[in-house]
Amino acid sequence: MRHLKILVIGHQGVGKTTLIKSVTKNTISTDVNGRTVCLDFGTLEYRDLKAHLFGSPGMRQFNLVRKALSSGSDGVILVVDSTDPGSIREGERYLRELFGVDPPPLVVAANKQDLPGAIHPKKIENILNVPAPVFPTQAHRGIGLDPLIINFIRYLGEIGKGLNLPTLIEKA
Ligand SMILES: Nc1nc2c(ncn2[C@@H]2O[C@H](COP(=O)(O)OP(=O)(O)O)[C@@H](O)[C@H]2O)c(=O)[nH]1
Ligand SMILES: [Mg+2]
Repeated sequence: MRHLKILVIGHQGVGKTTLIKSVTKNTISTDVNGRTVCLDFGTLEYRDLKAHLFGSPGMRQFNLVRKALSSGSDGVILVVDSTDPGSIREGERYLRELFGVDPPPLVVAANKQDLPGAIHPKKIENILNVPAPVFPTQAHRGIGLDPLIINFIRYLGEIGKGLNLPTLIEKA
């Protein structure tokens, strides 16, 4: 069994806890009044790979908790609220703060695609200053999560021979 550490980051309220609860069966969350104060944690297995998902708190005051959780990440899932351009900017800010100019492999969940006014994933891809495949998701319904997480695990585990990150989305 090979182990992967995947960090889930994003501004508060974008759907990180919901996403992790949806894709793992053994989630532990430390939510108080609907806000994650320390972390979400859950694992999922795919073939010989075990992905450990670490969800970080979204509020600014927890920047040291985020930093602590980020160490040794094999990959990062950035979750954004597709109706809120501010959450895209904040997400990128966290990414820069945590990893500087050399982030681990990154995929983006363009969440809340069910809501009116949701920005199209392709447009979010263009807005972002870092190259990353953007997957449309509706975390509260579990929609779009499997293609994102399974393809990312495959990529990080180098199972999908010849897979590269920008083409993940076409394979999904
Ligand atoms: N409409 C909609 N609501 C969502 C979606 N994903 C999560 N939510 C809701 O958004 C709120 C915040 O989600 P949460 O997972 O706690 O966000 P976090 O702060 O990033 O962990 C909750 O009420 C969720 O039910 C989605 O895709 N669409
Ligand atoms: Mg949370």
